[in-house]
Amino acid sequence: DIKPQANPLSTNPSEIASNIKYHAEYTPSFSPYKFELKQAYVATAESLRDTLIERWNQTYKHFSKENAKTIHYLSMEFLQGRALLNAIGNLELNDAYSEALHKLGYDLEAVAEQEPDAALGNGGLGRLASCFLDSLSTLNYPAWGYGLRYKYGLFQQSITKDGQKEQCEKWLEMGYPWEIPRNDISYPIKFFGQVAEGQGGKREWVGGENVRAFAYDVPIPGFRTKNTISLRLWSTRVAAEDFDLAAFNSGDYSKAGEAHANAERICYVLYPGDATEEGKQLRLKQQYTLCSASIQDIMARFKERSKGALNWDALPSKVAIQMNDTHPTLCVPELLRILIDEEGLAWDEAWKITQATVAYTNHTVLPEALEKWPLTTFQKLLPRHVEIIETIDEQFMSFVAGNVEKSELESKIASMRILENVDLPASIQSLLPPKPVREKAKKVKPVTDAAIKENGTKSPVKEAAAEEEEEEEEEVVPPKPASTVRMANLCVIAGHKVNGVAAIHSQIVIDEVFNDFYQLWPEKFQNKTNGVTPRRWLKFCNPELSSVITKWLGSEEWVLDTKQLSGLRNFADNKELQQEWVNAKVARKAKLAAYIKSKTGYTINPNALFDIQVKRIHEYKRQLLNIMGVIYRYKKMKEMSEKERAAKYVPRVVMFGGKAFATYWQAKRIVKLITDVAATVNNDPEIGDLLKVIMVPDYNVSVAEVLIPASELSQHISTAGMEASGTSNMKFSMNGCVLIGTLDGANVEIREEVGEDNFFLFGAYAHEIAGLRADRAAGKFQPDPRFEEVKSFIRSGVFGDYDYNELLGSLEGDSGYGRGDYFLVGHDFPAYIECQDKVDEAYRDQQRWTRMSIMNTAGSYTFSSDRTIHEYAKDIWEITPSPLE
Ligand code: 26R
Repeated sequence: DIKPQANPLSTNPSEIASNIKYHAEYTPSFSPYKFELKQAYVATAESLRDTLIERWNQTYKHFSKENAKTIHYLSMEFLQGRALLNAIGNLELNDAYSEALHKLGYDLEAVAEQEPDAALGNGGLGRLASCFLDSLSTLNYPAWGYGLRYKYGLFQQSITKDGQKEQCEKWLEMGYPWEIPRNDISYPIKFFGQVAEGQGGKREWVGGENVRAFAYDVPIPGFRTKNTISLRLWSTRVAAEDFDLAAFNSGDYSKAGEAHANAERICYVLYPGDATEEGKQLRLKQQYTLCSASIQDIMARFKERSKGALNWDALPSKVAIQMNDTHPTLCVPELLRILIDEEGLAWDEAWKITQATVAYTNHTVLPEALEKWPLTTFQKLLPRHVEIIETIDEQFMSFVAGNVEKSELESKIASMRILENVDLPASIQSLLPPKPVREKAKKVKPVTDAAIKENGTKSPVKEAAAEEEEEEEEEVVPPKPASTVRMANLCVIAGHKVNGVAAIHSQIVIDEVFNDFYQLWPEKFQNKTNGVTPRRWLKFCNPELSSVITKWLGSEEWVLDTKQLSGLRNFADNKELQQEWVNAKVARKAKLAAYIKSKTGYTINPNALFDIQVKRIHEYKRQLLNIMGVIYRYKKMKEMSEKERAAKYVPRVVMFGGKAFATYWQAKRIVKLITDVAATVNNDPEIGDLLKVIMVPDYNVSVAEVLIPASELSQHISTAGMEASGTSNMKFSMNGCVLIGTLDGANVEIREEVGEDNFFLFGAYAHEIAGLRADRAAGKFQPDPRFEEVKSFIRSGVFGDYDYNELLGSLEGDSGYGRGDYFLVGHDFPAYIECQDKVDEAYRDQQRWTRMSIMNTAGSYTFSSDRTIHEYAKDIWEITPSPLE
């Protein structure tokens, strides 16, 4: 008997209920005789969208009027997760919506669970981008997010007895009520073709394949503000005028459909396989689509706001562009191309504007993740951009020539120039020392790991010398390595700022990854330690703990000013707070236990220590170290009497979550090992509740929201120096979870804030890693017998008959599979299991543990993305808040 009636901006429960009904009837996307949970979700989302659209319009009208400098955050990934409770929470309409849905016979939480995650990302970098949007909106900064609208996003993971299985993600299948299609906003995107010389030497990019990128806006509400910004996602298709009607009418449907298939493929999936030439081309097309559409959009807005007094020199005073890793690097040559070829600017002016506008964030030091594209692929797909990159490259090299010692010039150029394995242009060649000297230098074979391996005990230096003599007679010309475009080098050269994402990482960027660049431009390099939004990651996902915090701090101000969380330190020993703190944790643990039961069938003891490691499965993140520690624990338990077992170990549930890239075989073997160990341990009656192992399927943002609040111990155990920052470590700490970890990424800063006594530290330090690997290669490593014991135990077949040789072989220096234990699992193993014993000891003393937990939340105050965003705004973007009203 609730009447459907449009009440777009109401905050009154009855009117909200009417508005939800109105959407169910008059903006339906399902049959009229159904109003079940799914439909209730869509109608509820639509009713909230009304409010968001109103705020969105006001916000951008306001920004436009103020003509304030705006940040444009370009990212190939956004991991938004669910939007419903986030929007309701940000608008502070929780009670109103609960009541409204109750009137309609529904429960808000159950309705919210109908929403699929917007999984347009794969890990930390994507989730960081989403936290940044939340903070930008909340802090009233003028901002846009720009990304791609992947039809299938990241795959869905299921866990079977064979390990991970991938299925297609179908987040768009029911329609996505949060997006607003902007059918009037689209831009042409060109691929292939040729560059022709036009009038007055003008370069013209002609021919090729044309698609259009259409805009879809997702509103991003801020907390306790009317400001609502937009995440603009591009989707590609062929405009109707380009449909090949003639081919279609003559029955050649595949020819008529080809252009469509080509265009739509671009936005099918995130990170399509790039092993083939087609795959590489598709990835580059995706990156160019994001960059070209976004740059055209940004420039159109700038023009519009210039109101007839167009002055491109003013662009950097109105526009900041942040490149989230190297994936959006193409916005550099694209901005230059449009400024020069279409707007008629001279090179120097266009270059100055571009440099002052763009900045680059580095998110990884893994060499295999530093993007390089074959020059041939690039040349085919983006011929005009290659010309532009060649010019940047040449100008950069002449800059280097003026700024380094002549003797170093060749090596500095080789390490820093954008193009790799490409002959030097004559202008640069002429600056190098005379030829014969260089020819000789070239022939000394570099002493690589491979060379050492091939040559066995022989001296590689002598070998190289011997070969050189031979060469003198035979004149063997080695095959030329492929020419590539090094995207990170282009980013560092073109960006006015370069930042890492945690203090230790930014130092590694300066000292190692980009050290030559740092010597040229020390002032470019900065640190911006990551952060996470305290709204989604504490207030909304952990209402129980949030109430306790608010009660003890005397207000809810901490949600916008997390510094206040540090005030909890004053009460860390207070018995009353401790009791309330434990109650909040217990409530979340019960929810997680129910979730695990429903997803895996396993029953877990809610009084056990909940120990969690969730992140992408990667060798450097060392899930293998974790599961080998579990195996050691299990084996020792089996060797003990029941009494001994109970005296030494506290009951523990070890949970894993995370996806392995579909073709990363070693990572998939780790998942398989975890599921095998789980099947054995969890069904061992002798062990019972003392140890359980759970692989939580399909880890994503909304699964994280269930896991993190219930966590007591979480693992951040990467090989030191390899995890740029980590962000889940911040979320766990914020939720009163104690961390076990190495001195890596943001762990370093977290430990400083929460205190050494409240962090379980183990393992080699970053500065020791290179030496340890060298020792290892030189055969100087003595494995701990306990580590050997675990490997033999796995090989003995206790966990099934799967052949683990390839996985375990990676830990060896010499087997056929050996990578010499590159990630130093063997080296850190003894320290790790000893540290885990200390965890058991600490957990036994529940009062001590609760204190540690409180100290973690208190010490997490600095890891809010609000703090991070304020730093970017001040030190890189030079933007200021512009609130509505
Ligand atoms: C294109 C391909 C090679 C590729 C490489 C790497 C695609 C995506 C990535 C993801 C990387 C860049 C990533 O997610 N890095 C993570 O960024 C987080 C946010 O800064 C860090 O916290 C985390 O340590 C880092 O691994």
